[in-house]
Amino acid sequence: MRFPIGEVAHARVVASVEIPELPTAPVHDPANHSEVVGDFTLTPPEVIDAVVRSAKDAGVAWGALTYAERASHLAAAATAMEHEPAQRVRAMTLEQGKPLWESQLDVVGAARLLRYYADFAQQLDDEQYIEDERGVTVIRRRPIGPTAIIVPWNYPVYLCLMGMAPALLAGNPVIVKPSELAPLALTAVLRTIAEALPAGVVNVVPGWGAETGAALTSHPDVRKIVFTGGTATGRSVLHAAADRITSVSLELGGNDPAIVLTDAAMDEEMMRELRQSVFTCAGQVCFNVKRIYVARDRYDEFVEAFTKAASEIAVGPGMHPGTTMGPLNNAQQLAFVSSLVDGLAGTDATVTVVGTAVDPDSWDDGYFMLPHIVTNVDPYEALVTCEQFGPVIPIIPFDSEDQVIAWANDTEFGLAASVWSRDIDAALRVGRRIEAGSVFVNSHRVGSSDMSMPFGGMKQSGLGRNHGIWAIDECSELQSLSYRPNTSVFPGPHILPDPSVYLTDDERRALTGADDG
Ligand code: TXE
Repeated sequence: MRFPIGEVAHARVVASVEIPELPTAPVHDPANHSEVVGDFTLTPPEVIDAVVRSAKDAGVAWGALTYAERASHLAAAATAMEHEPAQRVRAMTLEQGKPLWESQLDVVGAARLLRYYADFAQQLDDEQYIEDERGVTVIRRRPIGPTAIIVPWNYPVYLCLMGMAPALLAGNPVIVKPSELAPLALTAVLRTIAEALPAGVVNVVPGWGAETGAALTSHPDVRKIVFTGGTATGRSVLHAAADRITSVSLELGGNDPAIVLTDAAMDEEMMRELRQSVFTCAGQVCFNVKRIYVARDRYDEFVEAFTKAASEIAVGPGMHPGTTMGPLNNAQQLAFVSSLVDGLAGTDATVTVVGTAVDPDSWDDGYFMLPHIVTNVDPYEALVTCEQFGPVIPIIPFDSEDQVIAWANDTEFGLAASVWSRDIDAALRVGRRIEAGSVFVNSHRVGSSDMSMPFGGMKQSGLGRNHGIWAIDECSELQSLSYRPNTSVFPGPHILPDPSVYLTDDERRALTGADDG
């Protein structure tokens, strides 16, 4: 299905420099991979260079504004973004695969995020002061400089704005590299934002990650990289940043455990919530639940109730009104998740395939997969220990809190986790012992981490924190500017301080062996 409006179907460079005619590559519909739904420009290194330099120039005036002044620009951009989002929501579903309601969550949630940061400026002081008998020190956040925002394909608009909105409020110009797998809706949204802000402050350079992304991360004028994506790519971004000591924030993958304690509600509401936690975006969210551990005495009951809830899922094209879960986004992801299921053959694991196919005749053309529930699986099977990023969920019984906490923490990931219980003491006791940046009790879904809460991963799930003031600090440099009314506030001669100011005579003699005589 092609777009009726050409603008949304093209991800072109957005910048205030003159752009030559550039080659393009197609974007395919994951529900029908022979269908081209748009295209994106392949931005070459020389254009990236020109865009970054122009962003740097635009950043001088942008960075000199107060928080309140920048906030009023962001508020105007949020208003522009909220206007008629339907085309972008459609674009998102056609390129990403997820159902329309989920694309709406992505696009509309991102506008709320921009509005949140526009309002957040009221909580920020442009300067703080420390005063003592020696004088005054002014503490100020300075912009860090041109900021590269590298975006994945699962929640492109929200994840971009999560890094970009605080970067802008902090006074930085941004250069966004959308994913080649979902660049259309994001570029359309960013064009709207760019037009609402001073020229050159928001820029977009579409292209392949390994080329365009790498040209951006190694550019000498890029002072900050905000990367969201896989751990392997995050590692190469860190390597690129090391050459120039560029500041990096990483939001990488996760293998989030859900721990269901013996007194969990296990009612329909909880099952609906957990179903959402597992199968949102066909399992392709960094902090989806990726493994479920259940107290052994409630295991059978849980498996039955969860299987029933998952059976209600209808898998099909995101544009179909009956679809509740779309296809996977790309062939590689489908092949990887399928290989994990194939790897269970010959083990004791039981794989139960549930849900229904919407329009099954079209399945051969898309990256569709029904929900898979895996029981009786070894706790160290690959499906359990890696980030599957798909609609296949292992459910494992546990016998004690110590055992389940050990399993939950025995991973290089540490993004989020959840505990399901009606006993708040037990839930908090377990939650406090889990090595994850966010722990939720009785929820674990997109939206569980509010914009006012710090969000980010421990261990190989990332570096730095998003949301609230923490994200502002990630893209600011703290500067202290000390004013002394006169030099006499420092004790002793200026060049060679009198040692007696710092040491007693005995101490000095002990250190130097000097004899006062
Ligand atoms: O993402 P990549 P991939 C996880 C998930 C998935 C795995 C790989 O497990 O299976 O990552 O996904 C750009 N320099 N997540 O390979 O490669 C690329 O163009 C600079 C978790 O599709 O990490 C895209 O814009 N940039 C995740 C972005 O990096 C480079 C969401 C992310 O792509 C680059 C998605 C390079 N050398 C996948 N190479 C989450 N945290 O939500 C690629 N890119």
